[in-house]
Amino acid sequence: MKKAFIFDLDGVLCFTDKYHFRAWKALADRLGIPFDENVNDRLRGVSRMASLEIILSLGSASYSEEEKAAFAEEKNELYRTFLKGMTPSDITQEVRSTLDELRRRGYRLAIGSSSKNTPLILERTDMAKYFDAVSDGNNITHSKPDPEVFLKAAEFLGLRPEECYVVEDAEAGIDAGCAGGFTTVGIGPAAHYAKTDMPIRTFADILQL
Ligand code: B16
Ligand code: MG
Repeated sequence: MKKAFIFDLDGVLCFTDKYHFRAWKALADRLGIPFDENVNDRLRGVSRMASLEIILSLGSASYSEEEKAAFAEEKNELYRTFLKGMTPSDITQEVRSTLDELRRRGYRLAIGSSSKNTPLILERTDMAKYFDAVSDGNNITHSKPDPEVFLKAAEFLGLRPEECYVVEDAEAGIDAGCAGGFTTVGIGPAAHYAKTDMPIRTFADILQL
């Protein structure tokens, strides 16, 4: 019997991938590195520094650790200016009513996101009120596909992984959920991934699990 849902943020509850794309593209253009939507798709659920390494691997130059840290900071500053323009209307009514209904049914809800910007996104979209616990890029040392972010979320809830669903859009996130012993629910690209336990088509399908 499941007691909780742990939700990935970007690609599940909200869609900030367009902002990641614009911010990474600005950096890639400046460095003369080719960057398009296909590369952006490879960055889903992947940490900021791992994303930067993927992008730099498409160019020919090599950079020092200090330069890489400065590039990541440059991208993040631009990304955060986009996030500051988010409002509660960036969260669909379907997501809000589904979260309300899960709470009404007595489930505990948590966030399990790789993003260090999770607090800003939750604040701008007025979503913090739905969640009993938040595990994000600020409290982990290993990013997805490592299960740490979800194991921490379960720990914050005081539950075992077998008692929690993990809802994800990225293959790296499904791998993380499987590695941690969670039952995985896949939406978007993850709905077509072989390792996903329960594919769903639309967010409200969670209510039929
Ligand atoms: P930040 P999620 C992930 O969020 C994004 O999918 C991924 O594209 C991003 O690189 C990562 O967060 C880190 O984000 O730079 O804000 O710390 O899907 O795990 O909610
Ligand atoms: Mg995601």
